Amino acid sequence: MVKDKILVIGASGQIGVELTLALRKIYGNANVIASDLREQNPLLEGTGPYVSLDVMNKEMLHVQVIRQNVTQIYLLAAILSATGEKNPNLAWNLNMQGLLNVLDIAREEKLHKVYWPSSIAVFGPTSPKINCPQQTIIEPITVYGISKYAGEFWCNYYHQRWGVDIRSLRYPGLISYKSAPGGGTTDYAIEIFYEALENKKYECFLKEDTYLPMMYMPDAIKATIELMEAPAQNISIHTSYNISGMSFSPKEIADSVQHHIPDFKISYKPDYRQNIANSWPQSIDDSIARKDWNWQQDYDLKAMTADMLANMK
Ligand code: NAD
Ligand code: AKB
Repeated sequence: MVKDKILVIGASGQIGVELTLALRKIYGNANVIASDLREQNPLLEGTGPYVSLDVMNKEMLHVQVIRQNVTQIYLLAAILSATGEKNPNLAWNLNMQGLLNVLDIAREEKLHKVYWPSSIAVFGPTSPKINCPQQTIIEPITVYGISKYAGEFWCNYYHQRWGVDIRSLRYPGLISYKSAPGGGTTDYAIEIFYEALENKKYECFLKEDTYLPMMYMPDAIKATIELMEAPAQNISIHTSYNISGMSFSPKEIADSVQHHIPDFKISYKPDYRQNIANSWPQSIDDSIARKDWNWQQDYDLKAMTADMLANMK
């Protein structure tokens, strides 16, 4: 069996740090190369190789892939929903060109597998709000959502036309404490923990009854690895799989935090991100992921809150 050598692009980000560490446990530290535009995250230091790399520089990326004998790429570099609305051109360029660079190299170098995440942001105001299905009306209103939806079809195209084994999940908002989030609409569900512990109060940028699909990072890492390890014949979705963990509103997560920190107070001051959140579904139907590769989450709101606070303290 050929030993896999993995390149993680965007390894210093919110998902990248935890995914790199998890992959290093499975494949061995030396076989998982972390890369990013930024300095490597302190949590990665001393755990394995790191290269400074810009995914927009296709030539340098190609050289790294050949030089390091890379067989799998996890592409995590992107601009998320809230930051994307501030600079739509930059978001479109990075989110699309970065993906196309990786897909081309994967085709040319016959990489074994590629992982690229999509998002619930592909859905728009005309998609069903409750238990939003895999296939439905999809009319995203953010540049981030448009780039993710286009990206899904590029993945499908490279699979159909050139047989590239590229796998993808439509992550919900991800909640974690190890590495800071990178500018999303769901980031309030992380900020609330920091503010509750430090100041016992939090001003939320979404309204109290804004329900959104969310997931705790350990579940996201588990889902990613399970999807990548599933036999190719089990994979029926070559765009991106719906995947679900939990759904809650700012009021519900505040109640959950108050259970541990009784004098915590939340107030609400919605900003431009409310419009983005309003356009997304409140919950997701992920029955195809459950059927194809036995997806099952471990954390609900109560378990996630307890684990976040225990670790952050
Ligand atoms: P992040 O912003 O925390 O991390 C992205 C990383 O990419 C950063 O470390 C950044 O320095 C790096 N990067 C940016 N431009 C680069 C470039 N040109 N070359 C190399 N690296 C570059 O993002 P994240 O939250 O870890 O998200 C990772 C992926 O998961 C993205 O595709 C995102 O759309 C997707 N996703 C995230 C969430 C979430 O809640 N975090 C939800 C859905 C989908
Ligand atoms: C964001 O809010 O932009 C991300 C996402 C759901 O893709 N967390």
